[in-house]
Amino acid sequence: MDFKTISVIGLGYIGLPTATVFAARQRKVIGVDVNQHAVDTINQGKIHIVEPDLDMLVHAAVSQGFLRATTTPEPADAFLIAVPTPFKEDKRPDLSYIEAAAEAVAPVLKKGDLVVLESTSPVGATEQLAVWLAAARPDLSFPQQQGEMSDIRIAHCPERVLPGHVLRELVENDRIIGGMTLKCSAAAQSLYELFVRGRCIVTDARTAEMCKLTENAFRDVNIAFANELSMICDKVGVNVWELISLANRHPRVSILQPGPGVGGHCIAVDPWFIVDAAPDRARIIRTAREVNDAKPSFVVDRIKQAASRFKDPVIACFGLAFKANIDDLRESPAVDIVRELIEAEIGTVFVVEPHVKELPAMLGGAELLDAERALNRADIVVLLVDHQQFENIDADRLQPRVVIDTRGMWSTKRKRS
Ligand code: SAJ
Repeated sequence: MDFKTISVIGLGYIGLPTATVFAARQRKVIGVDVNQHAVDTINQGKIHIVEPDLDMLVHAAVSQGFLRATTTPEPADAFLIAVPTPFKEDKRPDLSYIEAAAEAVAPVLKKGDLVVLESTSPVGATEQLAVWLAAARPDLSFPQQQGEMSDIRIAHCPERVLPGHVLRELVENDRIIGGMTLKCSAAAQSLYELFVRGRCIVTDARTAEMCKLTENAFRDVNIAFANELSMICDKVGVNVWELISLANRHPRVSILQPGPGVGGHCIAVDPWFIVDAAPDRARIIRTAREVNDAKPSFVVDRIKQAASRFKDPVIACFGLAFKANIDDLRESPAVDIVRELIEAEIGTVFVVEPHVKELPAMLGGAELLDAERALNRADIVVLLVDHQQFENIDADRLQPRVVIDTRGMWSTKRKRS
């Protein structure tokens, strides 16, 4: 299949890099987003998110005329939907962004078009997308109606890139392609082969959906194991970082690292889609979520214990992002911990976060300081994120203070994996 024009719906952390790599292959790309600010920024050749090297690529794609952004979908040969799939209050998947994308795209669909769902989705979401599209376009046929003969081809191809390494992983990682029919899969495969150097492996849509959820649930369970170990080690007086590095010397053991909790908008969310689909059966997956979600409170308790030794404790929290070397504060356990400390009113709270210029409004009770000034004034230093900038802080500067290192960065015995 020849894809002359490709449209990407949702220009966030996944959609914008994906649109850009297609544009770099000299395809005409129409990016669509409901956020006017994002659209304007991109059309000026700039970016509204932080991802290494993306600014250069977007600038080149826009100035060479291969990438353009708009708020209203236009006709194209392929549509990639990369919108958020959060969960609702009760942790059930919220497909409203996919539904809105289907409604927006349906009017411009034509016979022969391919629609790919990239958003991480519960099992059955691709079929649901097809139902929404078919309801909006009774004049066209869809795979659930006409099988291989359908006018429109529909597939799921979940994104798998790691924030901070998106451009490399987009190209290098294997892709799982789950078409609603074999023709759907073949069309999606030829689309992704335009830029993917890894393998594009074909399966059905439900398996592709479950595969993505499984990848993130696997990581969540492994991190929960590490977090549980860290709490056990705290009780029995063992350095968990040394313990894990020693255990990992076994050829078939590979434990991830404990931390202050699991953040971000993927690993802390996606396993709930599996739990929702089979609540009685997904016991380990649910427990892992609960263990990881409970870790911030454990850290807060440790800080409160330390603070009780001071009259007017000054607490310096290093890091706010949901993980190292990024600026993304979404679902960050560090933010939860700082907020709980402020609410508990146990002392003065300073935050050191080199990746932000100001604190989010909800952390109004804390003050953003540079590392030097925070260290000068702190009684208790809490490492919440292992940003590179914190690695070389002099042990002598930490020495007289109470140090709570949730990432093991300053723990001399930690061996980085
Ligand atoms: N974390 C730990 N210990 C570890 C590893 C991570 O506490 O050993 C924490 C991080 O600090 C962070 C959270 O887990 O708070 C998630 O970080 P991450 O680096 O594990 O993952 P994400 O959310 O940035 O990206 C994940 C990736 N999934 C997998 O590695 C299986 C990525 O490939 C996916 O594309 C992405 O989710 C997604 O969009 O689904």
